[in-house]
Amino acid sequence: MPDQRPFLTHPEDFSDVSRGKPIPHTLKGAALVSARLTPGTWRLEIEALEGAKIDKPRCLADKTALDLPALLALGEKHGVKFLKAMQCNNIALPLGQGLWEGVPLRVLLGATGKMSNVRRVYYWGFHNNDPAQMFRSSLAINQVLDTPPGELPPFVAYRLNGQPIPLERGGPVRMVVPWAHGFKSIKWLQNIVLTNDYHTNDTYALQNNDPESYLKTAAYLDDREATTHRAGKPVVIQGTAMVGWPGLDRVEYWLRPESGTHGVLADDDPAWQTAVWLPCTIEPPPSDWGGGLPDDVKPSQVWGFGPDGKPKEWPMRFSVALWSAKLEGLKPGGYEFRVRTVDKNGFAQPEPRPFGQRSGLNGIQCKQFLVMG
Ligand SMILES: Nc1nc2c(c(=O)[nH]1)N[C@H]1C(S)=C(S)[C@@H](COP(=O)(O)O)O[C@H]1N2
Ligand SMILES: [Mo]
Repeated sequence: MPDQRPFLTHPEDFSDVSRGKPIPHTLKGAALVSARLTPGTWRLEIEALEGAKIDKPRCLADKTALDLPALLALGEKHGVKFLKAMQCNNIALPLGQGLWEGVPLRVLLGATGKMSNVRRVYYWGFHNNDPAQMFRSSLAINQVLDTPPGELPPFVAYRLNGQPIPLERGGPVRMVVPWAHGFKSIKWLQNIVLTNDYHTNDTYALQNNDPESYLKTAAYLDDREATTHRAGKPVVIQGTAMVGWPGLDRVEYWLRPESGTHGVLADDDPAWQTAVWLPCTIEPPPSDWGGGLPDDVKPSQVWGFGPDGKPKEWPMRFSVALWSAKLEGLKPGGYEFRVRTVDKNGFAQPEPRPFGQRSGLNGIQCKQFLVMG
């Protein structure tokens, strides 16, 4: 049996990707209060600049900035719940998977009256205007206001796994952009600016990343270290698959004798053409979601689940799928194990966006192991 793996990551166990000097989540006491990063001091400003207009901006100066009770009250009525694996486009393995709750950004903008001449939404979190601290992101206005049926819009989140979002994960309030790599999901959110400017202002774009990169479907190994096994006993290899916007049809593996190149195989190596890919097993949905979701959350309230409490598709988009492969009857010797996803459009990893890092790492991973006689 593969090891039991938790469906949700404990907020403290996420891998952290945070800029800043000091990093906002290291602030304490008075510094935290003056940064407005406590539940009582947190405020969100919503303004229009560069030719865009809104009737009722929400500003600190005239005390109209949104506070946490007002956000939570909007959540009572318009709240959404969403399972998302946070993933950085520059780090293969997803950082952690959470149940995020919040209010669609569209709803917050609705509370600022009539808007005109808006083309983009810029937003950022706490920073002190020191360039080393700055981390900004943006969305086209249509991505905020229109949502394809069955999809979720970007939302302003205040809860993770049923609890207030801890400071380490960007609390009290964080943006969550369902389809996007992590850099769109701004932590310590405090400023939203509607603009007529059509350019992205994403800090990540300045660092040579695709500023619109959305989550890719790709499989990852839990452990890439070489291991040793005894002949006669099955070898179980497991890992996760990120389910990006194109969905996940299946996960498959290719096992071959070790070729003496330490698991390195050039993209144009002819061996890829004759590779035999066999199916991996994908773990089914937890039968009762006990231990999966927080106590007071019913699956039917979560995006992607039907009224019957069952996921509409499995594995779910924007979550990770857990896969395993049980290899039996292996003769003594060295082996190379590779794994890939095939998405719902029939593209096998690393297609259809094989160029990696700048738009999301998704290279095919290899694990080597030895079977001893
Ligand atoms: N304010 C702010 N938000 C941020 C970042 C940051 O440095 N500052 N990093 C982003 C990036 S690049 C990623 S991948 C995710 C990481 O989220 P996590 O630290 O909760 O895992 O947060 C995003 N939001
Ligand atoms: Mo990132």
